[in-house]
Amino acid sequence: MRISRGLTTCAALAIAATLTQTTWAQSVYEGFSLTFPLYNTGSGLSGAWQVGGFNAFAAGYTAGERSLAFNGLQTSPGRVSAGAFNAINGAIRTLTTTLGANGTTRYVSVLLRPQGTLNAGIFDGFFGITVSGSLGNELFIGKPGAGAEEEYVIENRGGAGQMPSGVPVVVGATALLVVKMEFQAGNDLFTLYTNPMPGAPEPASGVVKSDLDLGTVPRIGIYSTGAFDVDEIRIGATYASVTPAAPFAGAPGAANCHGKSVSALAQTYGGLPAAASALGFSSVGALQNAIAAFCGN
Ligand SMILES: [Ca+2]
Ligand SMILES: [Ca+2]
Repeated sequence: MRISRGLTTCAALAIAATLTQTTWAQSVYEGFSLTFPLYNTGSGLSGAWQVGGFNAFAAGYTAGERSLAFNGLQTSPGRVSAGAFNAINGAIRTLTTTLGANGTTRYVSVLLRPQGTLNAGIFDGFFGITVSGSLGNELFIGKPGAGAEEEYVIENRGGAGQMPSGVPVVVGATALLVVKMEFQAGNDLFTLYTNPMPGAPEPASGVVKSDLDLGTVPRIGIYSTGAFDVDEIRIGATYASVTPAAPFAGAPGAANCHGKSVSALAQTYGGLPAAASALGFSSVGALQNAIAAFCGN
């Protein structure tokens, strides 16, 4: 199925929505549960996804049933997929609450999974998400179309001011990208953390970009020419709110926590290897480590 242009009901919703600047902790979540045909899933978002983005006149995105997964990140079913395109594709979504007030900090996180052939598609097959500001400026988070084009980066949409992560883009491997956005008068401060562990504290350092002023931020976008999947977009006031680990079945601290968690996973997924795969762990051992960290014993 495709994200289509200009659904009348959604246009009405967008007009009805009142966008106000508030200081309460914003929470945006889009896990892409399938709700054909409106695409108005998630929370903290207004209206539906629709075609849009700089020089993007198509949104050839399809919905998939299985969620992307990354090291036990909390997820919900569904994802969005794209092939390699010969023109820029994009979809945009309005935030219920505009971001960007000076002195505020917000975090955004997203899962990306490269597909097909890396760099295939016009402009070397870029893909990612955009955070769109009121000054005509946008932050791009993802795999770029130039420069360090086989690493995850943050950059101005279009490629200026690129800050590479040093983390390679690997076809078939899901990546978790988290960006701290510190909004201030003039240029804002963006810090990229690549593949942090869900549920863990904020890393001590990341890749910093400080040459972009978004102004206020009324919307986000999906933006691509390369083949990929995108899922689990979150925006929140704290790092923890955008990197939640899904809880296991056991009670943390209880003597039977580990055993209870393991048996529940085995039952749900038909064995621990299948559970590790479904939850996005690289191995059963990595899953066992996460259970141990959760249980605390
Ligand atoms: Ca999902
Ligand atoms: Ca600013």
